[in-house]
Amino acid sequence: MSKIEEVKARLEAGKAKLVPALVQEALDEGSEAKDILQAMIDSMGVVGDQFSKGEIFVPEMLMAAKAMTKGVDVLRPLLVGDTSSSKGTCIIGTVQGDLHDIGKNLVAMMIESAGFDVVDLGVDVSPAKFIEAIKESKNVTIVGCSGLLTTTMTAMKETVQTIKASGLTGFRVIVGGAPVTQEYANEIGADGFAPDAGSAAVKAVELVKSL
Ligand code: B1M
Repeated sequence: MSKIEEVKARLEAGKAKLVPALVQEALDEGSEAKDILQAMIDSMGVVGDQFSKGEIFVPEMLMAAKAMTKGVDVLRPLLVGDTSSSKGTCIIGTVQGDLHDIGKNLVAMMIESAGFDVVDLGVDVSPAKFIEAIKESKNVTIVGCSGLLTTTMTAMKETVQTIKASGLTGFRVIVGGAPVTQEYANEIGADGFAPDAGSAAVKAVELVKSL
């Protein structure tokens, strides 16, 4: 079994204490950080499928999530580049009612590495909390809303519409997350959509140019 395959197997088994060392070993053997990250993202898909089939339950999903977070911590310095030139502040959070944060954290990391200062509001973020953060932060140019549940897509809609109706200006709003599509982003009035963390950073840079 290759080191990356070992990372995947241990992540899927929720071995949070073993995954960081295996990620480091994979790097030491010459694997690219982006390939290890993609392997871990694929593993979370496997975990999701096992959950859908009733083969595992919420505690196992949570352990896998912890293992992924620990693994990403090892990769973080390699994935985040030079962050010295600021393109403004990005406020990001997972919308109200939703506790999924791995994808949001990856998006935050890639947006930071694209040159933004990031204010991460965490998970279960109400529309009011987004507004408060936009008002309190300096030079906000991007607001990012993440959502993983079909049941919280309405919260995403409410968040975007509350931000748009607030009269606050000078920034663009990006949405994303597994159930979100470009069509949905258009429907709820978001300025941009991105399917993954890398393209979220590209989209953020593109949208800031249009300000
Ligand atoms: Co949950 N969960 N979960 N879960 N969970 C999913 C999302 C699910 C698809 C699993 C399944 O049934 N197959 C399903 C949702 C079904 C649906 O609504 N369509 C589900 C469910 C049902 C639930 C609960 C309701 C289960 C229950 O309690 N019965 C519950 C809800 C809790 C809540 O939020 N209120 C729940 C709980 C949890 C845990 C807490 C145990 C844990 C999350 C821990 C954590 O995040 N810290 C968890 C996990 C781990 C998952 C799966 C297995 C993995 C999610 C993940 O991290 N993926 C997930 C199955 C799956 O995704 N296949 C599942 C890896 C991550 C890198 O991808 O988050 O998609 P993702 O992010 C991507 C893109 O989406 C995009 O870029 C990221 C990187 O490329 N992206 C953006 C994300 N945000 C973006 C923002 C952007 C742009 C792009 O711009 C701002």
